[in-house]
Amino acid sequence: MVAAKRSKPPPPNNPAPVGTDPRVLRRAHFLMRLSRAWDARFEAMARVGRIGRWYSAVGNECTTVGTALALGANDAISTVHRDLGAVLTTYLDPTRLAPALFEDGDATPWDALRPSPQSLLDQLASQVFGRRGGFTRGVDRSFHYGLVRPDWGIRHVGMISHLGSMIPVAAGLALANLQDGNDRAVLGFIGEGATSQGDFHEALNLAGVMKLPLILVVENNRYAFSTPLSEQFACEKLSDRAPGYGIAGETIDGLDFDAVHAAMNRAVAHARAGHGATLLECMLPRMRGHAEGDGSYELIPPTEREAYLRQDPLVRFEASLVERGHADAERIKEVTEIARGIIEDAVERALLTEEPVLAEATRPVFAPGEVATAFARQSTEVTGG
Ligand SMILES: Cc1ncc(C[n+]2csc(CCOP(=O)(O)OP(=O)(O)O)c2C)c(N)n1
Ligand SMILES: [Mg+2]
Repeated sequence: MVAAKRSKPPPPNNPAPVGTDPRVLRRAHFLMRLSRAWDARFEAMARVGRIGRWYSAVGNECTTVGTALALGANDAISTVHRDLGAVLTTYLDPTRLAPALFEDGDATPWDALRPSPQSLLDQLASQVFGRRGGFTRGVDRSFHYGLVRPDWGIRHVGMISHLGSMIPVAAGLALANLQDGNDRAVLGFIGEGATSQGDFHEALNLAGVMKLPLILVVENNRYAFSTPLSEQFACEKLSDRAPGYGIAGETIDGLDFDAVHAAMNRAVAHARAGHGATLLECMLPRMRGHAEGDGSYELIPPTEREAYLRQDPLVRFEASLVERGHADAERIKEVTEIARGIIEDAVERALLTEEPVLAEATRPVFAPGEVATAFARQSTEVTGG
């Protein structure tokens, strides 16, 4: 397989925002609170049996939002089960969703491309309830959805499996960019458990050899279901593996927004410049069990659990906002309340929507060939699911 070299000048992409830019911090704060509010609502529903299962992203917000905020229109993301923050960051224009929280000049050129944030949020809520209005129209009630709308600047390839299978998919997206000669980057997320699968090796080896514009973020929350790190790998840090593949690698504190965002900006610049892939290991606290109510959190020793619960990235981010004079207690309360209200309304509306139609919900789920072509060629082909 021979990839086209990046000979033609790359088309302009959105410049990566600067870490401590107040516009980025406002956006990050709202999106993290939105992600947390979503989890809180669905955790509550899982507890009373209104939904069958819920995989919380509590603790991952700083990493998912902090990395995704460094992307520009039409960079791609591939997600797994704790990446709601990255999905919200990619799909939504916060300045239209919560105008009271933003200032003139906060909107980016990408925001203007995106559709009504309310309609996308409604679709997302319908997806999680398995309703007809969701992206997969009821094929799935969970995270197995995607949204590829180049005309909106959104390229989200949804989850096939929780584990390593998504890594070669993300590498394939990066290869498509390379072959197309564009300067777009791909952000793929996985948990540390996925790094023990063969897919991790195959994809990162390919990324190294072909200098793919891939950023693989490992959300290391120290457990894969009930398997602790000591039984998962014997190297000190997962980023130690990067030199073996000839790619860049860093291990960072996934609770430190500035560190996450800066590392991601570096990785995106590296990818756009044709220097290849980066492995970014983000260290996270395990703040929830594998799925709500499956008993897996109780397998973690209580003192360890208590330490993780004290490391809430949102609490830390908000403290840093106050320290730097970007917010006060009142502002934090306002952002939290507005985010909660938006999620509450979206959930209530989704619960009133139509159930799936059998013929649609049982349709074949493979995307037609043109969709894959459209993905690389920036056509305006539409697909959901
Ligand atoms: C091949 C395979 N084995 C097992 C599972 C079941 N499973 C789903 S997620 C998961 C743990 C994933 O752990 P990690 O990658 O660390 O992500 P985390 O849930 O901690 O965010 C397991 C064992 C699976 N989906 N696929
Ligand atoms: Mg894990």
